[in-house]
Amino acid sequence: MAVTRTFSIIKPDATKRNLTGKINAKLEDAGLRIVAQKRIHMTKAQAEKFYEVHAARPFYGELTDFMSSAPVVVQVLEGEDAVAKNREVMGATNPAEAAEGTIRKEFALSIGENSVHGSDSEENAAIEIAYFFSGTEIVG
Ligand code: DAT
Ligand code: MG
Repeated sequence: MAVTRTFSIIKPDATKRNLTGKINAKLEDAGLRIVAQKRIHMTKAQAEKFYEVHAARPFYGELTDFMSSAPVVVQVLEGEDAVAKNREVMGATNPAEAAEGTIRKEFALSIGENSVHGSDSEENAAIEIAYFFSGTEIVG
């Protein structure tokens, strides 16, 4: 497997509880390198565009309200098979189903307030990285 990149967000429930460092430690311990990172406060419109794929889902309004409710930390992670590795360390969407030791098992509050986002494919990772970062902000 080659060294690749993925896109990650530390969500409002986690930034509000001061968990950025603990989450970053889990990412780094899993072998992922944080090659870009910034704290932003998404507008509702930005959150809607980012989660456009979920527009028809019943939780879309709640999700985009939540993601624009407080600051988030957006990140580019690099490592061997980064998309899959990050999904593994994140754990299942629903913290009740997340494996021991994963970020969501340890920190998530609910299926909605689940502490982290991670791209689900290399194709989406490239789209999501480009949505938040310019090339010069990523330093591998
Ligand atoms: P993931 O974030 O694990 O990729 P997803 O892409 O299916 O999960 O959904 C995106 C986000 O939407 C998820 O992190 C939290 C929210 N969400 C998903 N299913 C939900 C549900 N049944 N109720 C409330 N929020 C939900
Ligand atoms: Mg997803």
